[in-house]
Amino acid sequence: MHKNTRTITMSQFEEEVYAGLTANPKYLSSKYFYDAKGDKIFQDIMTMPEYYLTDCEYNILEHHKEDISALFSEGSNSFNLIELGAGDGKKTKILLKYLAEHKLDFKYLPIDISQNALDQLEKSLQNEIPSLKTEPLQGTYLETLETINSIRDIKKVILFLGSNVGNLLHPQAVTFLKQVQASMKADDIFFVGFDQKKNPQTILDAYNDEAGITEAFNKNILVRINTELKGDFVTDNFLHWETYDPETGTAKSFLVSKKEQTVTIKELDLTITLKPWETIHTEISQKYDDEVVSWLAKEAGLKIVAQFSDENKYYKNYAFKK
Ligand code: AVJ
Repeated sequence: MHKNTRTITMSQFEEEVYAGLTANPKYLSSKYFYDAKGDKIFQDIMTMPEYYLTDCEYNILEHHKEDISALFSEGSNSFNLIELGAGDGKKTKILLKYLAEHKLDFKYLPIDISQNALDQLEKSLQNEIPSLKTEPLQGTYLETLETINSIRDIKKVILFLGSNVGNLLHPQAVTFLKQVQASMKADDIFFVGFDQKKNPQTILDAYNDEAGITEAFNKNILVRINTELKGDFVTDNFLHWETYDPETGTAKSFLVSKKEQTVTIKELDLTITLKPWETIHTEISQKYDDEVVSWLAKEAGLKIVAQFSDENKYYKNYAFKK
């Protein structure tokens, strides 16, 4: 409690780590996976054979880029292409190249929580698509909605790829979709990737790879607490554990304490004790089907105007209008 005497200087990261590690059950937010090291590990995840999501979406965009571009430029040849959670932009570049080659008049506004990811993206875009006009913005999705709201003059196409929406529980997803909806005008397009329900084993494998890359990604949040907040987590004392409920479509990641242990986080004036097999919940990766996406859209006041899928129906991109 004496923490409150220092609250004025607590960052959002500190606040959330403190709240999550003193809660029961314990949790940490997956949005904090993404520091420079986490970005690098996530890039490795995207190239793993088990992590089918990236390949599926890449193939969808490659295969349907003509139709997708036509959809984006429908009604008006000039627009702002805003990407929420742009990351390394590997998939988006397919569309960016196509749009640039076809001389469409657009500006690309990548938004990401990671300044490091944005810097790398900007550099690579300057090399690969020199004619592209780019304006990166650092922040969380919610923070940057303000910025999106201020772009009212010109048609907006908002990209939200990678099934990033899956990190949100349905009520949070509805809130988020509503906020984007509120920023849209009649012709604006919201283009979103939703990973689909499929064989539960395929999903478990994607989040629990043999090589332990996902484990390192999950544990990176502890490493980050150690370095940024002077913590003393011993990552070997935790198991990476993945569950998938095929009924709800929710995949969950946990860090499970292998034994009774005490962890001190100096910057938070905090010492916690974990019981043997106590959990820290770190991430959800929601899987969807058409019914759930239609329901989310309806709740948020959006309508589905197009959808694109890979041939296995592992993954879908939906285009929404308000
Ligand atoms: C970037 C949120 C879409 O949930 O699939 C990958 C992150 N976590 N492996 C996902 C992630 C573990 C990923 N998203």
